[in-house]
Amino acid sequence: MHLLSPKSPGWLDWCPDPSVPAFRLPAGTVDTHCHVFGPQARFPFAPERKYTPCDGGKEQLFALRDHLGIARNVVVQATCHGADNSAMVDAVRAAGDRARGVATVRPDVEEAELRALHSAGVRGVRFNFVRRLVDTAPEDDLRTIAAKIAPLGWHVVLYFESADLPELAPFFASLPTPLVVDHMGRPDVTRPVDGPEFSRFLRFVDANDVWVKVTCPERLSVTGPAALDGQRDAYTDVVPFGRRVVEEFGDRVLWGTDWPHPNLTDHMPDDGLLVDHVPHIAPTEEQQRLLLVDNPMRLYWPDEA
Ligand code: 0GY
Repeated sequence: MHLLSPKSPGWLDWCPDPSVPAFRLPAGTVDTHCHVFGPQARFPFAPERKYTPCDGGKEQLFALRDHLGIARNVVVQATCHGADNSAMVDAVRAAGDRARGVATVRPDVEEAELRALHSAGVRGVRFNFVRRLVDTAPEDDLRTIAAKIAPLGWHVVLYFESADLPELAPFFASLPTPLVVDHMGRPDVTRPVDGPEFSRFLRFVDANDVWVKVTCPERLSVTGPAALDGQRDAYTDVVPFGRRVVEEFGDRVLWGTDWPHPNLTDHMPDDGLLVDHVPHIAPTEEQQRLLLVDNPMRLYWPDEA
């Protein structure tokens, strides 16, 4: 574990020695949520960004992939790079067929640019509604983008706070593409898993055939990385939420590391421990195969699925 004081200069340094997970990821596992940051000297951060991370480039990402036994990555454009997708595209291209990308684009994006992104491996765009990260684009702009990407067979990745779901849900439901939600819609895990908030999220997922990333226990947890005590079952308060989603929507759940873990100020997660979270939320081999291999392959590499 790497405990860092909030906002200390190294708070986003790549963890140099993630532990070896006790859980062995199945062959073909896809990390569907990770980012690259820079390196800044080659890929400057966007002027409109709301945070400035340290570099977290593709070489580090690929090293982590290999260390954890991950086969493929989906690199999601991070807000600190705005709509300049070059660092993400560079990483996806460098990985060959072992990576796909999710981009951020503006409503005036040209069809030729979308086609170029597609041939680089991009298969979706991200719409971000988290106010500490972005000034969210107007709905009309997002509708324009969705209409432009739909013919490519892409999906929209949605990042929002759970409190905002009631207001946003009708807009989400009206989008013409498949939908993927980040981090289980960011539930407040101090509330009951059977309570009205999470039930509302589950109903939204059910009604709209949404794909759900059961990611970021380290971001959602209040109890935190208890593995400091030598255990490997950290972030236990998030387990009931992940497990519920896996049980109800086993063929539409996705997993990922969220490396390099932007904006975590209380601790830098041990990615080995995040792998060990998987069997707690997906206890059976079949659930694990769907979550880690079959589902992401169907969404991102349908020709091989
Ligand atoms: C995440 C979470 C965060 C940041 C970003 O694009 C981003 O900057 O996604 C966050 O701060 O919650 O999914 O990586």
